[in-house]
Amino acid sequence: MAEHEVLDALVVGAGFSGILATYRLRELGLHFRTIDKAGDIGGTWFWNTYPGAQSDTESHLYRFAFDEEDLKEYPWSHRYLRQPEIQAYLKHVVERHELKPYFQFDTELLSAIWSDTDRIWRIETTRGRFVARYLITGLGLLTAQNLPTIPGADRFKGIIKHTASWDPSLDLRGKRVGVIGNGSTGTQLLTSLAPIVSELVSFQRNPQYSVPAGNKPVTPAERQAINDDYPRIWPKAFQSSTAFGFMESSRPVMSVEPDERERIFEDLWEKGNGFRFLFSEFGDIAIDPEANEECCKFIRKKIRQIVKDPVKAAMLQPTDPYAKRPVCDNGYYEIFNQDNVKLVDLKKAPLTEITETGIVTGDGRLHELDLICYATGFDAIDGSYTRLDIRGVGGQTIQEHWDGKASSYLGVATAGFPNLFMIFGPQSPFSNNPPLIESEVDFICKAIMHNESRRPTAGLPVMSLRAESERGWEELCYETAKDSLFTIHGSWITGNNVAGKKSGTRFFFGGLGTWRRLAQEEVDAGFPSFVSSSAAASAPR
Ligand code: NA7
Repeated sequence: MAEHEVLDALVVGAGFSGILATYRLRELGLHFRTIDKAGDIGGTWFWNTYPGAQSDTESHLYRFAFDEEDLKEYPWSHRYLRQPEIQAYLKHVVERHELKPYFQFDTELLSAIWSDTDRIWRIETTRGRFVARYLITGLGLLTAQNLPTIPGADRFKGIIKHTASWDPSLDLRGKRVGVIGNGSTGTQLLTSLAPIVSELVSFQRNPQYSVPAGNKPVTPAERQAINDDYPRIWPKAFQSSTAFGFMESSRPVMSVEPDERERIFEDLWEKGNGFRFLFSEFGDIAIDPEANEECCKFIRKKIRQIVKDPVKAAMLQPTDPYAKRPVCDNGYYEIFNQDNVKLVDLKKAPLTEITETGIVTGDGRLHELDLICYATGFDAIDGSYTRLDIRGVGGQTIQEHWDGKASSYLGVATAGFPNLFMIFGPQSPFSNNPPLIESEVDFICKAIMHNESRRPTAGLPVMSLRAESERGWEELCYETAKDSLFTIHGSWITGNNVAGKKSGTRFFFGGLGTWRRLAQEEVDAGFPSFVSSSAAASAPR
């Protein structure tokens, strides 16, 4: 058997999660390494280099809160960050804190198998084997690509790309481009390509509600005001539900007179940002169908006002509830006023086949293309885990344990997988990612410190989540999600976007603030949701 490296911990992922875990584990004094399949820092922001890739969180909240000095000094120019800026920021954090030596790139996790005998993880990667007492996964939420199966794709003489494996050197000026999918990714891509390609075809299965992002330059005075306000901004974000920089409203839509309602929606549209639109002024858009429909009517009206061609405008107006992860755009509906932008309704004319020269739809039309983009999303959340070979106690695979219904405790641990800590695992809060990641990494490090504190008497300590704790969290997740229109109508958030995937409660909808309170109670009580045991002091070997 080939040599393996012995570690206290292996961290998987070099995005926000893995970088923060690396920073914190160094503080704990553990011997560890952080691996990533990618060739560099970035995680999601390493892979998603398609034109228009942008965060929908305002720049000042799409970063680590822990480094106060850096928060005030690191530059950004606009209300939102584009992919290159986010990747540059993450590289900067790694450099600033001298974390680079801990990373090993081009290293894909192949399997992680818990040894019942030695009570350690035996890990195989594309670049070597490890044994580690702790396995800490920052695999990302949206990693495993959801690829459509269209007959004939291998015949296509042009280029086919999923947005998450984009080639940034592609020059698309003057090309004929087809985009399948119009979620957050598809709308960003379409909006960016419309001005530069000769022909753009949006293959749309279901139309999207989209709200302007409201992107604009940030003036020095605005930046100074944010810097001065940071001592209030972060506590508010950590206490709120979604951590997007506002406290969520509880006001019902129908409690407000129609004229006033219209004025509020208009203000929200002007201000920009889909999360603000959904949660900041009204508290029931995501749970009450009548409230939701009021909001939908407003957005449909906007679409009709923006899109001049009535046929296109009709195709772009959704009729189902506004209950997906909100899309934020930089002029998405507007692009359909351009002559070079076509819209194909896949409900009427489904994708039939790909030929050497393009895509054929159900109406017999051949759409001739140079590039086909799959903006078809991801096997999200648990999909990042179930494509891997992870086996816990008794050799049980994570697929067997979850049986299609991914669950966890607090989003960070799952029963039968001792000393495995997931960052942003299934049933984590539905929230802006960086503050959530900071919260979860903080909890995980406290759990590890608690475990390590038993070391003098317990040899090599092991923490295993109690099955009943996982069931309890699952029930709470179900309770917080059962009235949500997000759950009822489904998307990648529930797993409905992937053929054959079971629909389930894959987020905790109780809010980040509540999550933090419950996590703190667990810490204060000495981690009662876990069973502590120990391995022989000689392991790992
Ligand atoms: P999404 O939000 O899952 O959107 C995927 C899009 O692709 C959506 O419009 C789908 O249509 C469409 N799709 C998926 N499969 C097919 C097939 N087979 N044929 C035609 N159309 C298809 O993924 P995104 O990447 O846009 O966004 C994911 C998250 O990443 C986003 O929420 C942000 O958090 C970042 P449908 O609506 O299902 O009819």
